[in-house]
Amino acid sequence: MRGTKTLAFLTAMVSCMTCTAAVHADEDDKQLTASLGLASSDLSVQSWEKDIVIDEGINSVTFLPPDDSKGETTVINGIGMLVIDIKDSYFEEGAITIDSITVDGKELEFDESAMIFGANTGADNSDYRIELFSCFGKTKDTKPFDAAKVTVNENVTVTFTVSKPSPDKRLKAVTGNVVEAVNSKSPKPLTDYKVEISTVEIFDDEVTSDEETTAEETSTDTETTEAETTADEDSSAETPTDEGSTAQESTGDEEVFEFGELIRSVDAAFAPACTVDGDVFTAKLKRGIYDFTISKEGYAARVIKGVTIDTDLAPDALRDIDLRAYGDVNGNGVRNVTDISIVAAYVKKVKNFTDDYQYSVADVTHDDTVNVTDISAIAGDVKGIKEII
Ligand SMILES: [Ca+2]
Ligand SMILES: [Ca+2]
Repeated sequence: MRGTKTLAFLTAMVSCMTCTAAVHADEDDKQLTASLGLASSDLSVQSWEKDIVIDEGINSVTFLPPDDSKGETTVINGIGMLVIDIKDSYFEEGAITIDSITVDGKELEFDESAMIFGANTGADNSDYRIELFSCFGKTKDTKPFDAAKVTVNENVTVTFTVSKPSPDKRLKAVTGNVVEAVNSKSPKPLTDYKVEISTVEIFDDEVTSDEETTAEETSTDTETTEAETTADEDSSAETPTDEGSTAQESTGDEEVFEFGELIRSVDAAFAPACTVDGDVFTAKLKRGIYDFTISKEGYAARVIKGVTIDTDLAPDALRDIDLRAYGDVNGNGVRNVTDISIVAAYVKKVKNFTDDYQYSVADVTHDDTVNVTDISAIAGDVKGIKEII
């Protein structure tokens, strides 16, 4: 039994070391490769090409529609997808620029700012997607070009410039934005707010420092077993009481050496940095799960829990975050009788709030309860007697 465990441990050790070495070589001398995806609007015609080598500097890649049964190129009437997925990479914002797109040799006009750099590929990988257009992605709404009207007879060539990938590809620049009066005819961007980010979990796919942890655990275990000599490993093998602790160590080892799978942990020392520019905030985050708290004086703070940060660098959960001034319970940008009646209905137990956030907005006296005092405070503000602070 013990022999089997030791062998398993050693095998794991060896494979781990091999993998670690491979990772380092990969990072030092990384060759970038990409997949190219082109599909028609109705997705009936698709071509996916893999392992296209990408270099730093200017690249030109050609998307070819597939041949039909007669060996002729299939005509694409309207583009549904045009994407470049750079394998296992991460680039800072602005590190990739699209220089030109030509369709059958003719230049296509496009709005680069409407393209999505670092889009969600829909797969659990570390690929970096340049979404020139995707009917499944955000470009469906932002429209970098009128994709439905593009006909491809021969090919699409995209020329783009690549700067070096970010050295710490695990730290990603994630963006979000805040709005107010979402339930009015004209929602408006909200500025001068604060963002606090707390870490729930970090996804780590590297095995660095884990060996050290194992060593620490081992020494702690041997100390607690109070073995007589420093040659603890051999003596523990012979002592029946120590078998238990050995088994525990093995379990620990198995967890540690699951290379290639995501290791979920909490990195208490990691303090995410966040900057606010106008209505947009940008946070530097590792892959993981985070809670975001958005606050502004006079507004009820909103907590967005459990946002997964992975391949999508502008997750939907952080888009158009709706912040409401205290008392504006229905979020239309004004405090009026409608807000009073919503709060009154809640206090009279006639109708519940739609969500927890409405409760926070209704608690204008900030005492963690919503009652008649809040109703009269909102009424006082609406009547112009006393403004809510
Ligand atoms: Ca209102
Ligand atoms: Ca209250």
